[in-house]
Amino acid sequence: MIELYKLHWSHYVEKVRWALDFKQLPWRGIDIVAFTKKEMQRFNCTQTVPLIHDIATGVAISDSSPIIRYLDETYPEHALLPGDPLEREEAWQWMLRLDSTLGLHARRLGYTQLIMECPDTLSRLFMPKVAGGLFTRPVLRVLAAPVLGAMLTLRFRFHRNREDRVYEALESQLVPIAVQLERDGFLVGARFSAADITLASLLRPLRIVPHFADHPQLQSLFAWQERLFREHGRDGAFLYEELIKAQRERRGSMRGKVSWLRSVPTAAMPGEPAHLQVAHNDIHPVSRWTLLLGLPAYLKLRWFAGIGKVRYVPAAFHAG
Ligand SMILES: N[C@@H](CCC(=O)N[C@@H](CS)C(=O)NCC(=O)O)C(=O)O
Repeated sequence: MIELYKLHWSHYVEKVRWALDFKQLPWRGIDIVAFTKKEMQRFNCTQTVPLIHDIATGVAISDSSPIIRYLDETYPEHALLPGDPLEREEAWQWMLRLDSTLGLHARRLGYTQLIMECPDTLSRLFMPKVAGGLFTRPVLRVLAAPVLGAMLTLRFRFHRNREDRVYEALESQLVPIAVQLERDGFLVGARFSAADITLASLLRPLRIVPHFADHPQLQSLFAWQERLFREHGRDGAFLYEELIKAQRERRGSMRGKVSWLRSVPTAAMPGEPAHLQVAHNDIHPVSRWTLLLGLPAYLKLRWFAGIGKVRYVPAAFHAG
């Protein structure tokens, strides 16, 4: 039995959940409290989720790609990494690169979208059980939103999305990937691998970001993802996807026009690192005092992010 410490909506967690299911390993999920993570403090490894504890071997390990490599090496049946050494290294590099770029950028833009459109979703994600679910009630979840939103904004730097050119970096990364998948069907070689699980899972938050979900050059990529979700029995929509969709249907609009991208052609982005040993992360410490700075950043993001309203039209991949 494998214990999976998780935040159920995390795209890195979904990547590992998918790998466990694919390998048909027995596992049980343990939801952690994101603010304290006390459930996993007893393990001597980096305190991020996903984290697995393999009861059979006693091994505890965090970081989604090393977790998948551990699972494949310990339980070789239903392999997720290619057997050929060159393809194996290629898949491994894809995984580390996507963890360090797409995963981080998609997280920033997914939360940004929730803050702009339905910030009271945050307490339903982060505090479903705190004080018996008190903060998920209608008035309190509106009051909790700025506090959670300010904390997340500083922790993941949503207020710097524009300066850090997050939209541009993602666009220049994803368009060639979409072309490659149209041609080859898989990221590495001629069969499904952990690299495909990584891409399809880490792409998930972008399904609520209209700039990407409606991007003409990315439709084949989301169709590819949707097809994999269906073939592998993954959840069609996470809670935050359902909540933002309901809100958009009620309002008839969504925040979809990234004003600064309108007329300026996307300049070449700096090249990606050639060879990675480990995945990079971008979690920044937040104290009670920096929270005070987070509130103006949150309010600016919520109301003046430079991302205008457009009419709501469901993304095409939902129909396929
Ligand atoms: N590179 C890591 C990234 C994991 C990560 O950043 N997880 C986030 C949740 S999406 C986390 O643990 N956040 C805890 C925190 O912010 O304290 C992986 O692939 O597992």
